[in-house]
Amino acid sequence: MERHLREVDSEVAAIFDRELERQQQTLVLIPSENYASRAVLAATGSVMTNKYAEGYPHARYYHGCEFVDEVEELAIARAKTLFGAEHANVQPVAGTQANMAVYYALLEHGDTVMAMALDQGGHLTHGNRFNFSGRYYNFVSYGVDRESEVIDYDALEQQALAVRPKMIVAGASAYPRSLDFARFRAIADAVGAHLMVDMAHISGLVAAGVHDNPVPYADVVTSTTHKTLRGPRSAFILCRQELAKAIDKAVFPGVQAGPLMHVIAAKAVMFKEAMDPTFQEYGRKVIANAAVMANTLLARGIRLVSGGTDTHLMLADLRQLNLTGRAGADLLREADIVTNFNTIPYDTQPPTQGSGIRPGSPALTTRGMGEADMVTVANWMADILEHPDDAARIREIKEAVHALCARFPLYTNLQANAGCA
Ligand code: DSN
Repeated sequence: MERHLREVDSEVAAIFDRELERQQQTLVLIPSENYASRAVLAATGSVMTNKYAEGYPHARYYHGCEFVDEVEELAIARAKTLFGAEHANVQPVAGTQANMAVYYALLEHGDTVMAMALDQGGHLTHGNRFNFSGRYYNFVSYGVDRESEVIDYDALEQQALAVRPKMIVAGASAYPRSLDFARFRAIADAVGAHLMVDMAHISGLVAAGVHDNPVPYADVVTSTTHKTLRGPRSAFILCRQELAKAIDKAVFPGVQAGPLMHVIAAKAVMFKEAMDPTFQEYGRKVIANAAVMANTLLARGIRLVSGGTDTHLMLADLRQLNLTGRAGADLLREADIVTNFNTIPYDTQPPTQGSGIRPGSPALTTRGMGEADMVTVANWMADILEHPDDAARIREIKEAVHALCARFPLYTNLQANAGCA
């Protein structure tokens, strides 16, 4: 494959090489990014890409589906076992489609839904006005307490009693604390609402047993597959058996047509990898590494939203350093430390600037870095953010970043598009 790509399209092959080099030479702190295994890359670049398979296993609208049926059944069975779910749909192509399918299955146009506000840690599909969710449903946002910066479940309950939503969405993209699914369930029950958990960020932690599993509490759980779960870029839905038909119908033919069978195959591989005891070890290290990174930043005087983290990510407030989140992320990028800017709760900056950055530990942990490395990296970050005009120090750190990256090589001897050779 590798040879064929180079022969047919040397331009694309060269871009792949530069991207692999970029991944190798940079420290990825974006908490929603990770490195898929060679096995996942191989499945994603496989012959399964050639097959149309609208429908579900043994009920397709195309012939010749016997082997894609096998792989989809394997992915479904593994997803159910891994998370203890009654039903799994592994066809959503991405998190947005997974959430869209759940809304399509369980809501009517205009129904009221409660979800976390985007600028407090939620996601676009949780009712943002520029997203389909905010346009087709009546989303009412909840946020975090202004002082503690964590979810105030009593206030959430009072709000739910006043709003009477048909669905409550739990889950976030930028919330550093663990979620109390039992409390969410109790609140949903008190108002007769469905509980949907979007566990996209934490599904790898759940699979590793280092975060509570939402499956016993939620009616429906959605997730992406490429964040802490470390699979291909995609998604899946878990639900109770009684909702299985409605969810399946909503995914196909509701919001999707032909499923991506090569990505479903890669999800099967990912679920298998996540069942391995080494994945639990990875999950424990992700949490430990994030805690060390957070404590080091705090020790350097950088304020963290809610005072720290229970998960794989943290939100650093850069206002005291007189930096916007974007300016901070730009500075770190000069030293090949790749992170993303983010709003913090009650931010006065627009989302295009943000007052914070959102560092996390999953990608560095997958590379094999440990707690001592987290101390080093966090101190480099603090050095840069505290002295934005010290170009010499930024250059020095960039060299040190490259040396650290060289100690933890990615895909050794693997060209960017290999894994399918
Ligand atoms: N865009 C993702 C993230 O970075 O958190 C959420 O979908």
